[in-house]
Amino acid sequence: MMKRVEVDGARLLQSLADFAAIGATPAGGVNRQALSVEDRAARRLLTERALARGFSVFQDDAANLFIRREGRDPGLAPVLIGSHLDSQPTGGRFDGALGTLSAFEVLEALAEADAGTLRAIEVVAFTNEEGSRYAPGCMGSMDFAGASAIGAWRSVVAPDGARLEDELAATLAALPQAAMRPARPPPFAFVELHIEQGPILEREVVPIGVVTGVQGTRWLEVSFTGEAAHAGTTPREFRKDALAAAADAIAFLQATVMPGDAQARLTVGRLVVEPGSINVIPSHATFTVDVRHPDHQALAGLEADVRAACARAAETWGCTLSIDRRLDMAPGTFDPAIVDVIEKACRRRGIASRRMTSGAFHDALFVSRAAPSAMIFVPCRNGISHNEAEFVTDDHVILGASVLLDVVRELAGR
Ligand code: HGY
Ligand code: MN
Ligand code: MN
Ligand code: MN
Repeated sequence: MMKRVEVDGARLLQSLADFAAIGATPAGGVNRQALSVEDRAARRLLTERALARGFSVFQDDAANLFIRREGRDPGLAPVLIGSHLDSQPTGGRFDGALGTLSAFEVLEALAEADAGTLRAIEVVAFTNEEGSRYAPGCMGSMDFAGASAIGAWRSVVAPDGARLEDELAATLAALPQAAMRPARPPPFAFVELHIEQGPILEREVVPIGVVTGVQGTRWLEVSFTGEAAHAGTTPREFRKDALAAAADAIAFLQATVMPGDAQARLTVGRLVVEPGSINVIPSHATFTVDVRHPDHQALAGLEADVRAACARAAETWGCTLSIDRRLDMAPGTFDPAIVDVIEKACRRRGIASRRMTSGAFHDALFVSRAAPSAMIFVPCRNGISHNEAEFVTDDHVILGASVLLDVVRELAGR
């Protein structure tokens, strides 16, 4: 009779609390941005806990962190589980951490029950999933999946002035006890547990989302260049007002894109204006655009809409325009066989689940290019995420980790 293995809910909840304390913000969220001092502290804590358990710890040159528990047959490709530990500047305590720490709890539960698996299991914390400090997001999983080496972004500079190359080196150096990960064949499968970051599961009172795919995302950086001039002496026809151009473009896009297509998503998240003086006509206005759509053609259409609206606004305000595409993630679908394993695990536990696509991008989107992958979602309160108020009930945390454990044991072989 197979020994029943269960996650230790109290230990997992404590682990989430321990990591939420790293980069904790006064409003109850976390600021643990990619490759920061806080990110390094979280990686160190996870590494110490892994080594104390006798697991082996590796890093690759993108500073993706791997924790490995051997299986009976070392020649077989491992099952990979995990997510990310980096957060938004005003992020929540569950985005990324839930998947990474639940994956570690799966290893601890198996070790404690002395339950072996045929295949090794590796837990991964991918580098820079969020992309907020260093665009684009998913740098670690893109590197892992061979989509784009992290070196391509070595000279990107964060808003705080730190170069990616320097912060990456500091992060790698912060874990001397982690060996460099030897080159390995792709994993047998990858499963990522994550919060939904949207309202569907909570609204439908369904505890588990079985994620079948991820919509596409593009990030653009738009810069208008006009001419600084005196606020009091310059009539309209002489003005080259970069902020007025930006405002026109943003107002037009917000009034047309999402009202025109219920599946489209458009977000202007950051706007920087120079010189920023009350009585100087702005010479520069730079803003970010995040557009998303489940359909690849439609996503390209959204980018074209943004470019056309900005060109018109530049014309109206006599400004020059530059648009830089910072991220291009095509929509992706996950492996039906892995989706089935997740659904079966829910049924066996008598847990309701529903299939869905993800509005947020995830590391699994890139890993799915290298290995059969799928995701497990749990609800978050009011669908809120990328916000310090992000919240998941203890029951849903434990349920998500329990389903992950069952799925891993099924895939890794008992
Ligand atoms: O932006 C995203 O979709 C991810 O949550 N970083
Ligand atoms: Mn995430
Ligand atoms: Mn996120
Ligand atoms: Mn993710």
